[in-house]
Amino acid sequence: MSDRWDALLIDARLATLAGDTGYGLVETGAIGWKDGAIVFAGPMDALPGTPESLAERVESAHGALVTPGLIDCHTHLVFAGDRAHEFELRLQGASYEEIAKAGGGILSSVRATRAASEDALLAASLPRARALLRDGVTTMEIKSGYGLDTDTELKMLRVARRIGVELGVGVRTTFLGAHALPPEFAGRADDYIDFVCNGMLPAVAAAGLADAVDAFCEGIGFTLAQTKRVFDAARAHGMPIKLHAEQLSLLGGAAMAARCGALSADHLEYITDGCAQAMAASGTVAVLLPGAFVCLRETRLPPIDSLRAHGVAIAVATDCNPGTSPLLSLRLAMALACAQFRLTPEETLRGATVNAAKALGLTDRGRLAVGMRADVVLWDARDPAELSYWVGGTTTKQVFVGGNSMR
Ligand code: DI6
Ligand code: FE
Repeated sequence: MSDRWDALLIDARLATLAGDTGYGLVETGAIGWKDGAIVFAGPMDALPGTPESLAERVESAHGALVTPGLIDCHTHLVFAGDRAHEFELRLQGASYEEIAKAGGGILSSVRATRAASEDALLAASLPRARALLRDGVTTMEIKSGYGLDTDTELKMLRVARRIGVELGVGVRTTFLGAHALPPEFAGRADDYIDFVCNGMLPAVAAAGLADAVDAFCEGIGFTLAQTKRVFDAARAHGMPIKLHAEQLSLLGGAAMAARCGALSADHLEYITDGCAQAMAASGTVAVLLPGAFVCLRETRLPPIDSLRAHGVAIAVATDCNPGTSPLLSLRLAMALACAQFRLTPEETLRGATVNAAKALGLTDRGRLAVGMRADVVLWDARDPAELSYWVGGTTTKQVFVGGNSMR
């Protein structure tokens, strides 16, 4: 067995994201890995030998940009069917809330997802995961929440895990039982929350199928008190929590999530300065979802200046879902975050790497540094700002996950 590195990429323009600010740019850099982990990331002239003496495989990036693999920290990409018809209805003037109240919305995806076999659900979902991967995503979070019964929630979570195995990408699963009220509990939201906490959550925890627990705290979702019960149950099982909060109204979800030590609070269009302060105090990441903002034609912007002023870590994700954000590119989410929310390209790249890792409770990825997983993307670009600048198109040249090339 050779003790040489498995691979070494030279003449690369590294955006390491290694420090607390800036891209952590290394001009004329090199990055090497062995057994799936980064063993060198720095200037070429600091390499401890000639490239050929150091690694089994040496490739030149010819001056192109190399970044950590992107991390999509909020998706609902496992579902059956689609909601293109509702999209047309919304364009004719129906609101998302009206469609939801009429039994469409999330519940129409629930019907299709319950009816699909596990293999059919996998086949429907894999192309969406592949689209993310093609555009540089090496770790994706996937939520349940279109089952709302034990069997279908477990089926969704198994499918999410199978996607990770099938594609060789990182997948983190989140149990979102408290996503919507299923028809069999109509008018009995508190009973459903009992079932989430005492029926489904213990089954999900026992099966070891979820890495975190989320809820939809909203006028058309669950109340603050119901959300708190889900959090208490999650914490009793030792599971980290996240929250859909303040997308359409101010209920106090983000601040409550922060007080409960949540990894992230997501959406946040309606949070106040006090909420941002609470999130800063607890290290809760603000996950911004410009896809949903654009597709719902929202006008109220999340308070970016307040998040910045309090030093809240900001992440950006696709929210890939069949209703409010049928978005299949994290880079497009980054471009939208700049165009709509006025984030800087540096903030969006941090938001899709280090801060996204933080939103998932992951410390082994999101930066190019020794000891990190060798999740590495070689781009058809030179300037890191290009990742948020080009709108659409696929600009990856090579994607490595745990050191393995995805082509
Ligand atoms: N995430 C969600 O869970 C809901 N909105 C969002 O941003 C709705 C998902 C759906 O309509 O299917
Ligand atoms: Fe969502």
